[in-house]
Amino acid sequence: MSELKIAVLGVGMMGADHVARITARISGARVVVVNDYLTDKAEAIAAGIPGCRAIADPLDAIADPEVDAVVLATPGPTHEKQLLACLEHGKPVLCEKPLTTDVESSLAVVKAEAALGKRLIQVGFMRRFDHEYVQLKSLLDAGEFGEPLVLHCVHRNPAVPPNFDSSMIVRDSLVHEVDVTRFLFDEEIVSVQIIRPAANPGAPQGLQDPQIAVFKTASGKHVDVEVFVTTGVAYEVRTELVGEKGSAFIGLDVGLVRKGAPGTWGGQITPSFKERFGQAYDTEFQRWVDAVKAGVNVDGPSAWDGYAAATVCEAGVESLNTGQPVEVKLVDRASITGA
Ligand code: ISE
Repeated sequence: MSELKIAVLGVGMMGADHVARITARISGARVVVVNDYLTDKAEAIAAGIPGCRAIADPLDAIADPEVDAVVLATPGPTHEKQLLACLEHGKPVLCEKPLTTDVESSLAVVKAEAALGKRLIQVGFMRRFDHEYVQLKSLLDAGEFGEPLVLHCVHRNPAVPPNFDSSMIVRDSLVHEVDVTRFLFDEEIVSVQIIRPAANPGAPQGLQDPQIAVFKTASGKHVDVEVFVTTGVAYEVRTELVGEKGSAFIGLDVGLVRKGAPGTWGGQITPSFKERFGQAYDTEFQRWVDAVKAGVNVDGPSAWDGYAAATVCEAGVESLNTGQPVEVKLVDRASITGA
């Protein structure tokens, strides 16, 4: 295969960014089909890319014979149907999180893929490809910190869209720390509690922001996360790992530090996740394209990772309402995937 021919479904903020990424920065792949429920938007994007067509129906886009692989950046509620169509057509798919929006449909997708006996789904938990997270993970795996004990995380957004409600802070934002915890510690989260501090007076009426999440992992490790999505400042994601033999910090935004106007010094913080995790998205896509072209199993986050994250988030939303720790109940993995 000379070039992987990709259909990108959903060309909102993230999908459009992925189209630009594949077109300008990813080698060995090009976008041949775009789809969006806003057909004008899809057509405008297709018109700017040589050899690219807009297809109005997402399932037709997946089935199109020219399409080798699919990127899903469509709204979460549409994912189950689209993922099942990708499996049916045997097409590798890189699916932006969430895998699906509820536990039952996520599990159905995991089972459908397992029945094929072949990995076709990768979930877009991009932080696993960020240089700093990768470095932290390799130090951890090399035993540099001894036994890891605690993870402190901060996840701040300057603002969120008007439709963002308190449960989306769990499902859409905190979900990244759910995946980071499972990635770094290689174990499942067994309970989650969401604490509701006094809400930001500047947040939209009724939005519980910030939230403090506490996870407990299977071996008893502690993780706490401050998620605060209406800071009005910039995009900040920090993680501190504390272990038996020391600790490490990532996400300090230490780029260029400038000394300027009388008595001041400082740098810049990225405005959003597109810039903060730009390198991670690029690496994620290049690795996925290379694996699909080589016909080897993709090694990024799997459908199981998507299902596990959905299950933790469901427990998180329950805890958001009750304030109590909620147990996370995963099905037995070996019974489905043989893993
Ligand atoms: C958004 O959907 C993301 O995935 C970002 O990474 C996250 O920081 C943000 O809070 C979400 O809304």
